[in-house]
Amino acid sequence: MFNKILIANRGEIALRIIRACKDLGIKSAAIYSEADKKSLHTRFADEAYLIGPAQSNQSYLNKEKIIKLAKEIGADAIHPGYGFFSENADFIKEVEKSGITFIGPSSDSVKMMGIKTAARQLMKKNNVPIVPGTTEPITSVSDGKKIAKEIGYPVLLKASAGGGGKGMRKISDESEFESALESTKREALKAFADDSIYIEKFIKNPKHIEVQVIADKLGNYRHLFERECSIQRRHQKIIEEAPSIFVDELTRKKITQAAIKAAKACGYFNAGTIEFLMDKKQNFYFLEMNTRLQVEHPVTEFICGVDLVAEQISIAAGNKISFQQDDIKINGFALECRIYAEDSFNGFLPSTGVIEHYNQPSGPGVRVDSGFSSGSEISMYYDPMIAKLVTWGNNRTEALTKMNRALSEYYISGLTTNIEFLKIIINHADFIAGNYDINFIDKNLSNILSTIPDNGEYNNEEAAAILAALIKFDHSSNGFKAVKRSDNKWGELLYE
Ligand code: MV4
Repeated sequence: MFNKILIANRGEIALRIIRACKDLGIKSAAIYSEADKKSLHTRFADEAYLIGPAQSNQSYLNKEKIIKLAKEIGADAIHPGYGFFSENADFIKEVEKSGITFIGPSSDSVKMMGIKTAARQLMKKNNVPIVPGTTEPITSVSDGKKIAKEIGYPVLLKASAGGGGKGMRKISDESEFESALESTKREALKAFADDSIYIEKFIKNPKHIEVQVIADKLGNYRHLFERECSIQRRHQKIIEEAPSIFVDELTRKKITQAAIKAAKACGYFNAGTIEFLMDKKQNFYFLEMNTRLQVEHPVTEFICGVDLVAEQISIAAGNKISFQQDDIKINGFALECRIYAEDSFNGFLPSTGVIEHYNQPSGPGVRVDSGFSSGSEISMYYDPMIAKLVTWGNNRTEALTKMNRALSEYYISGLTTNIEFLKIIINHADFIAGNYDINFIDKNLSNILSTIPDNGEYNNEEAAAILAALIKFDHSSNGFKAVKRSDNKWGELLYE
């Protein structure tokens, strides 16, 4: 096993990795930027090193400085978390060369899965169903038009070097083809320095279902069932679930086996995720592979009873996966709500600043992965996610009940969060009924934003009356309460 792991990340995922290190008896070394002096990962690691100013390029993305530091402090492995260097083949190559172990896949499999046409070719060859379309970049306008006609409109143009929704354009009719291809090429060249474009059939109103896999360096592969990730806005996931209520047992067998085939096809090791689109008939199509630990891994941990980060670390050290496939059964149901620092009811504007009060939910079936607490700063330099709230129940209804309870316990002040927005979604009739796909938020945005949350809290007048009554009594303790103001925004009322 490793002696010391450097965690090349921040926030909740850095803390998650620190916790796994402590559970395994491995020393943890954090890096932090000037903006993260009061973050929990900085405080909780065994060692913490100031790496540079807030700007990611000068801190969390400073390759030379991070690898040099890892050597100086005697770290024998680097865990990248998600984002930052997690899927950067050049970084992985440099770490590999330095003699330090990268806790993740080989740079070759990251590179392969980053080229979407190459990934599609590989999947096709290995009988993993792909979205109908090309597995080579198109070579000319006429070539593209011919293919699009064969596939049938609408089609999607996608950048070979893209992914995660970047470099994508829908075409409904041949008349739009030429100009759409030109602009997609231009954007792809600018964003990825590669203007190769391929074509896929446009799948209407699909669900986004992904399968968690894990593989060791000895050639053992396991899956940990699927996650349902359709509740998103602008490719930013908001709510994830495991398992998916849309997937029946037969489809589950097929999609998990397809995911194993996908991982084997690229000689993968580490934790990884195979993303699929699924239509109403439960036909599923390979979309892309994420060669990293994902944000939403806790829902899988809840239903499978596996510590994915501990497993990742153990595998990176050369050990065999600690469980057999048959050991993994779906136990109950888990839900994750991402807590973002944003004003959901005001154009989803990011909300930055120092967290004044922070009280997080707890109790049976509740897990909070947070990187911050009272006094932490949420800056404009990084992702706006403050925490992940995860609940577990015997079934979806129980997990939802617990999520409602947990969201109502949450208290964050000093900045605006999406907590009220999340409450509305999880109580939306169509969400509860399982009547949703990737377009749920866009489709329901106006009715979501006009829903006045009824969570038993008081409006200004009621709160004032209650406070007045309380003050008449001998009320000496300090406290605060979230109140609904007459302008329908949520405010904080302090009383002494
Ligand atoms: C698609 C699609 C429909 N048809 N491909 C968006 C992110 C990137 N990973 C692929 N994406 C999509 N590809 C075909 N052929 C719809 C999307 C899509 C989407 C997929 C998953 C989750 C959320 C999404 C939101 C918008 C579009």
